[in-house]
Amino acid sequence: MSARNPEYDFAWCPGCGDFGVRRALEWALVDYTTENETPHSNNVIVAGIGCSGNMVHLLEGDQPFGIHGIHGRTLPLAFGIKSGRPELNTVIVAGDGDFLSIGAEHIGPAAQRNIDITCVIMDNGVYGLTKGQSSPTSLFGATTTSTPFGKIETPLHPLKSYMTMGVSFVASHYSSKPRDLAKYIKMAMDHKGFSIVHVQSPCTTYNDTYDILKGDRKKGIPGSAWIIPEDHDPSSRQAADDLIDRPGVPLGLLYKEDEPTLEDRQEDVRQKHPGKSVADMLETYATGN
Ligand SMILES: Cc1ncc(C[n+]2csc(CCOP(=O)(O)OP(=O)(O)O)c2C)c(N)n1
Ligand code: SF4
Ligand SMILES: [Mg+2]
Repeated sequence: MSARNPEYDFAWCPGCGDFGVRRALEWALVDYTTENETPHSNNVIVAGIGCSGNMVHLLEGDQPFGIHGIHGRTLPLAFGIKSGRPELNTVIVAGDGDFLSIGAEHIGPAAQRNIDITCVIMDNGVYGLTKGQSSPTSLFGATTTSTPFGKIETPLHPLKSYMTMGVSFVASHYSSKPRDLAKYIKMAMDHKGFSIVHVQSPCTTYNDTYDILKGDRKKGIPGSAWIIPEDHDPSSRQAADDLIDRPGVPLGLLYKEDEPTLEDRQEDVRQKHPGKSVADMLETYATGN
């Protein structure tokens, strides 16, 4: 439910981190369209299935196009959209379950092709929509509805995985600072290539990590989120890896590499191997008599 879409029968729980991500995405879309002087309809939101994916129905303000597809397949859908309409600003919104569990196999190929799309991933360490099962990022030992005696798998480290797979833009943030988050989402939209903004977005119902992220002095909790130092060089893979190895949640741009996008590579092949004209093709069928 939203002011623009009051009939959509879904509402995030009070305090859900996805509210902050929504606000940040709305700001980033406005900045992007204003700066590029493009209509809002030049933006396409491709949503996964999950509380996070419901974002596509809940955005306020001028509306982008949106598609709410099937669980785990945001990347193939976005790839299709971008291949057919390369001029569209194509943005995925998905959860840790959708993107990193069932959808994980698509990340590597998208990175190797350097498809020019942006992914905003809302990581709450749980499957929220289906009532609190463990996800790839749930902590070892976490008690969830699917792991009543504690999770026995080692958690995935999304940022390390993105770097290993060759994603050309990797930022990390959390939902509690939407103004800052909007800046990185906009940067990711501007990046020519495959970009991921990985957002810690707490689930107040099944995995409330606000205290852990932000800290609570009264409870003696230090807070695990830390701002990436200003002198960090995001063009250095080694520097990004070093930051990712530090404990806690980095806030900011970790890595950005400018390399040819899939479209550039395809154009290069077209230039080197121009297709035959219709007349040439017909000529090959001529019998010569
Ligand atoms: C193919 C398929 N498998 C499983 C489901 C059930 N399902 C719907 S949402 C979801 C997980 C959602 O978790 P996440 O992507 O982290 O989103 P969140 O709700 O936490 O934002 C699952 C397993 C489905 N809809 N389709
Ligand atoms: S279940 Fe969790 S992720 Fe889903 S809306 Fe509620 S707080 Fe948000
Ligand atoms: Mg989730």
